[in-house]
Amino acid sequence: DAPPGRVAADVPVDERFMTLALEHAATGLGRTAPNPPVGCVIVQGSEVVGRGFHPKAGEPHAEVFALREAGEQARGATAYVTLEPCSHFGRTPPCADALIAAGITRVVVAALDPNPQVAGRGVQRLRDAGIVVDVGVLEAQAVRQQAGFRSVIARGRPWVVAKYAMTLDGKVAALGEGNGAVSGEAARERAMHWRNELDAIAIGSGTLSLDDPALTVRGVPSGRDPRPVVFDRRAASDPQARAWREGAVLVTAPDAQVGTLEAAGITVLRADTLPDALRGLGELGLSSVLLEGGPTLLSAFLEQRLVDEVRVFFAPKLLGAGLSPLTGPIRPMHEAQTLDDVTVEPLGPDVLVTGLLSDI
Ligand code: AOF
Ligand code: ZN
Repeated sequence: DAPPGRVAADVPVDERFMTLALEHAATGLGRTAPNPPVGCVIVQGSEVVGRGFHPKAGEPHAEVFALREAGEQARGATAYVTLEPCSHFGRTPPCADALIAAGITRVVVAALDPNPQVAGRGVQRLRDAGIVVDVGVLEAQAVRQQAGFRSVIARGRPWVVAKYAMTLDGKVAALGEGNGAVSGEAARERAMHWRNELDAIAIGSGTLSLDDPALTVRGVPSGRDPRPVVFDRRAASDPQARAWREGAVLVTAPDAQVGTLEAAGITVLRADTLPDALRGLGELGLSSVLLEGGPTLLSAFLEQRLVDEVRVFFAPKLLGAGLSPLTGPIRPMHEAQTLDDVTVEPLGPDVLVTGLLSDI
């Protein structure tokens, strides 16, 4: 990844600065929910004089930090913002007003804010004040970066990313004893970045008892751990498992006997169905979920069309007998769920394939 401040010289000017704004916004990924990650860059002439990102709900918005850095140099400058500047009093005052007061004369916006309290009013307010506003620069990237926020607003549930690593013969684990890692170091490092960038990490009770995964972020500078979410209908999981750390969520049946786990300060979410469970996670302020296994949970999500994005590592290994990533029913090829916007990337000896199952 190019560090903030470095972009290719041949991209048109607006895209170049919006790329920077998106990079700043990315610093907030995994930290801003239920708010979106947003970045802002202020440009005077061709010089960047201010930059900012939204660090956390309740703290100032991206524009405020960028305006603070720019100071007097904001007068007559252009602001690049990855989301339409807000027009409402929420936890913080309207950014549109702050941009107007600072003397900004042009605002370039990547994507409009779907929040019904804003939804075009931010742009209108800026235009009413005589500011030139251009909307839609790198919109697709911005929308993708804000997928969690947009998903909760549009569907009342978090954006769900399914992740696994499998051998070339389609096995995610060996059977019986001796279960080492499937993928290599570079793949694991990438997966750690995803954990850092998504709000929650979900597993099923089977994975909890088989692997007792830590579900933490290792080796990412300034990384923070996602909230663990364990799907366990019967609430029968080992209360000593590593997933039950501060902030953990138990998703269980309405009539399950929770006992010890509840006493341990874990958030208990009672839901009859997976869509209800996801709505509940959204209400807890979680905008995105990384689904890390195992086959039973992943299959249930897929069957109910609740997976929005898939990220799979293929490791150049052949295992023979082993565990499949999915346990779904046998069906004809024309019923396969097919990914859109597919990317393929070599990572050390492994290959990462990603794609979307939902529109954003
Ligand atoms: C912006 N810039 O950096 C962000 C925006 O409660 P508040 O005041 O934090 O407002 C939250 C809403 O503001 C959020 O739902 C979204 O509509 C917008 N987020 N807007 O101009 C920012 N994070
Ligand atoms: Zn704002």
